[in-house]
Amino acid sequence: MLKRFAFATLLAAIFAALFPLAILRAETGSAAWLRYAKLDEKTAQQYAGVPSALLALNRQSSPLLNSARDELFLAFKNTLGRTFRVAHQLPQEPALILGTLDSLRELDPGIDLPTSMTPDGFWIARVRVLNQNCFVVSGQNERGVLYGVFALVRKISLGESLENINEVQNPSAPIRWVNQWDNLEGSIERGYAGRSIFFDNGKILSSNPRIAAYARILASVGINGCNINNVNANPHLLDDENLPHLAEIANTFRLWGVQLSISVNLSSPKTTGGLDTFDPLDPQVAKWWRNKVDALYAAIPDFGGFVVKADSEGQLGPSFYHRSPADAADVIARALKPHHGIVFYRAFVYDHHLDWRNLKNDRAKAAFDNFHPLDGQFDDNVIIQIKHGPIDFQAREPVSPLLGALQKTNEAIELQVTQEYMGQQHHLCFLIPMWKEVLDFDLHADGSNSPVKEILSGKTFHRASNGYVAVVNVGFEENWLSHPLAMSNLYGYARLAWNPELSSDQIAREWTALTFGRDPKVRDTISSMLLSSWHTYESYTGPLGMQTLTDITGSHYGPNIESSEENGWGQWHRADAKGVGMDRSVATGTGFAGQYSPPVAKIYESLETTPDDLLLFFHHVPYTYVLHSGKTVVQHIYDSHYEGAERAAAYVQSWQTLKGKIDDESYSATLDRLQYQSGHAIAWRDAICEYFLKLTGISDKGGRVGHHPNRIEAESMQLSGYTAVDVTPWENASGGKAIECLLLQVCSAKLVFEGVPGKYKIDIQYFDIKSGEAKYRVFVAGKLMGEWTANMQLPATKIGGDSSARHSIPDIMIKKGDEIRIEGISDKDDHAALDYIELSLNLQR
Ligand code: GCV
Repeated sequence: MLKRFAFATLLAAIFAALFPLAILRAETGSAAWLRYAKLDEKTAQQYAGVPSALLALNRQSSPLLNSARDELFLAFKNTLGRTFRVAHQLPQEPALILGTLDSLRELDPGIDLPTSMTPDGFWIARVRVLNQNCFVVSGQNERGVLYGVFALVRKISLGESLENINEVQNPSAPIRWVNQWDNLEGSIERGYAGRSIFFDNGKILSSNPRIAAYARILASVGINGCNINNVNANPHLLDDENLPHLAEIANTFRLWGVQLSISVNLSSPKTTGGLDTFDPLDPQVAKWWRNKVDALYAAIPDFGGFVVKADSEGQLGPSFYHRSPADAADVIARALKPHHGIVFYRAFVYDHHLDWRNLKNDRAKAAFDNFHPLDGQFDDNVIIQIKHGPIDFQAREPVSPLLGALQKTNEAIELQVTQEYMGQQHHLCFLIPMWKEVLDFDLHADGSNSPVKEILSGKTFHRASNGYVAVVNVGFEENWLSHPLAMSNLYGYARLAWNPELSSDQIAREWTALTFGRDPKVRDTISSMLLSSWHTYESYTGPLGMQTLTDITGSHYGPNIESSEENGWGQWHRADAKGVGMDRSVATGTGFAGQYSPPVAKIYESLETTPDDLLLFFHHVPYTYVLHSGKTVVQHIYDSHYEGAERAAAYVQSWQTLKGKIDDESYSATLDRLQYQSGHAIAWRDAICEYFLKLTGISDKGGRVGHHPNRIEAESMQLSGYTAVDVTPWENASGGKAIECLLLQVCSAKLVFEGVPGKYKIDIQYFDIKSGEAKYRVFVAGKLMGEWTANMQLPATKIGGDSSARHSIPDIMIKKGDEIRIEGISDKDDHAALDYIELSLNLQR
C-alpha cells in the first residue's frame, strides 16, 4: 500500500515537473489578495532567518492581537510551509515578537524604539531585545500590530527581502473608511456583484461569514472603518430590535480593527421616532438623537458614527426648516461627542430640478456654494465627505474646489470603487491613475503647494480628522466585485489612503503579483492592462471632459448622449449643431472656474490654458476648435473613440497570452469580460461617432465614421419570424434599426454570400436583455459554426446602448453562394434581437 502511495506521489511529482501549468489551483477570487500562495524553494529560502519562536505580547486576551497572531500562522504555513513555536516569555533563542510599542518597552525598558509613530502605524525590524537578536512586528496601537503583520506577510508573498529590515510606516490620514450602499431588503444601490452581505429582506445578516472575511480583507490594507448601509438611508435600521444585530457585526469588525458605522436619515425623529418634527434646532430633536445614540453605544461601545446624506436627490434635510447643513450635522455630532463618535456629512447636496435653459445654472457649483460659507461652523467631530469631482464620479472631472476651500472644517474625499459610471465591472477600468491625478493636484489652497493628498493628511490646514472614504459595494458574488480584475481598485484605494505617494505602477504590480502570482510575464501583462484601462474607457465613452455620455436618467451604463440634456439633473454637455461643452468661465459662463484659488481659476478660465482633457468641462467651443494636440474637437472625438475601441480589443489579445499561466477559472472569466468589453466599446464608439457626424455634418478625416464596409445590417437580411424595429435613441443601433423575434418559435435572418471566398471572422452584434436568456445559433452552408446564450446580466431592459453585445466566431471558411444564417430563440423579455453582422477576411496566411 505504502509503495503504491509512494509511486503515486512520484508520478504526481513528475507530472507536476513536466506540466507545471496543470497544478495551477482553481481560484474563486474569494481570498482576494490574501491567497498566500506557496513560494518556490529559492524565494522561501531567503526567509529562513525569520525566527521560529513566536512571542505575542498581549497581556490580556486581545482580539486584535489574536487576529494578528493567527494571520501570521496562516500566512507562514501557506507561503513558507512553516509553523511557529509559541513562547510565553522571551526564549533563549531569537524570537519573532508581536506587540505594541508599550508592551515592548515593558518587556525591555532599554529597547531602542522608533519615536515617529502615529496611531495605526507599525514598525518591522530586526532588533536586539534583552540581548537576543529578535524580529519585531510592533504597532503604535494594537491595530498597528495587525497592520504590521499584514505588511510583513505581504512582503513575503511578494518575495521582498527582509534582510536588515527596519521599517516604520504611518498612515497618511486617520480616516480610511469604506461605505457600502446596501439596502435593508438586500439590494445594493450601484452594486454590481450580487446581493448584500449585510442585509436580506429587512433582516440583518449579522452572522454571515462573508462579513468577517470582508473585514479581514479591509484590515489587510489598513482600512479602519466601514459604513454598511445606503446613504439613501432607511430609518428603520435604527429601530431598537436591530441594535443587537448591529452589535454582532461590530463584534466581528472589532477582530479586524474596523469600526462600524451606519447611514442615518435626518428625518428619522419624525418618520420613525414619534416626533412631529425633525428640525435640527428643536430641543426635542436633539434629545431624540441623544437617546438613540446612547442606546447604540450601550450596545456597541466603539461604534464609529453616522453618515448623512440630506437635501439631495429626494432625501429630506435641514432646508425643510430653513436650517443649514451645519445645524443638521452639529445636532447629531453633539449626541455622538461624549462617545467619541463622528458624523460624516456628505457635501453631495444639489438641486436636481435645475432649469436647463438658464445657461448660468450649474450643478458643479453646488457643493462649494452650500458648504464653503459654513466653514468653521461644524463641530470638530464632523467630517465633510466630498466627492472627488464637482459632479458625480464621471470619467473625467476636475478636482472638487471644495476640497481646498474648507480650512476650518474636517474633510474626507469620497472616491468610488464600485464602477457606477465606469463600466459597472463589466468593463476593465483601474481607477488608481485617476485618483493619483486627483491626489497630486495642487489646489493652491494655502497660497501655494497644497496638493489634495496633503489637505487630506491634515497637513495643510492642521486638521486632526481628515482622510479618505470609498464607496465599494462588494456583494455576495464569490470574488466580491464580479469582474476578476476589479478588486485592484479596492486594493489600490486602500494603499493610497495609507500612502498616497505610492505610484500607480507599484500598486498595479503589487496587486497583480498577490492575486495572480509573481511570474514576470503575468505581472507585466496585467499591470500594463490595468494602467492604461482608465484612459481607454474614457476615450471610448466621453473624452475632453464631456463626462461619460451615458444614460444618466437610467442605468448609467451604455451610451445615451441626449439623456444628459433638457432635464434638471445638470450633467449637461450642451452639444448642439454648432458646438459642445459647458462654459463654466467667470467671464461668460456659470462662474464655476472662479471657485478655485486664483492660480487654478486662471488656468481654467482661459481656453488657451485649460488642458485638452478638461476642455469641454470648462468651455463651449465650436467643433472646429483646434486643441493643443493640433486636432479639431470633432476629429478628436472620432479618433479617440476608434483608438479606445482598438485598445479594448487589444486587451483580449494581451490576456490570451496568459493562457496556462494563471488558473483556468480566472483566465476564462476574465477573457469573457474582456471580449464583451471590446464588443461594447464598439457599440459606444459607433453611437458617439455617428451621433456627432449627424449633428455636425463634419466628416471623419480617417473615413471611418459612417462607413462600415464589412457590415451587413440585420434588417437587410432575409428574415423569417424576425421583425425590423426602430431603436431609440437611433445611434444605439447600427442604422437606427434592429430585428427582434417576437414569436414563440425559432426566428432566422439569412443571406447568400457573394463576396471573395476565404477564411472570415464573423462578428454578430446582438442585444442581451437582462430578463430572459435568448439563444443564438450561426450556420454557414448549413453547418453549425457557433452558438451562445445571451445571459450576461447587463443592466439592460430594452434594445439599445445597455444591451448591445458582440459574439465573434473566428476562422470560418466561406465560399461564394454559401448561406449564412443566424437563428434566434427568444426567452421572456429577451427577443433574440440582432443589430448586424460583420464579415472580416482573415488576411494572415
Ligand atoms: C446613493 C449618484 C448615484 C446614486 C447615489 C448618489 C450619492 O447620484 O447615482 O445612486 O445614491 O450618487 O452619492 O448619494
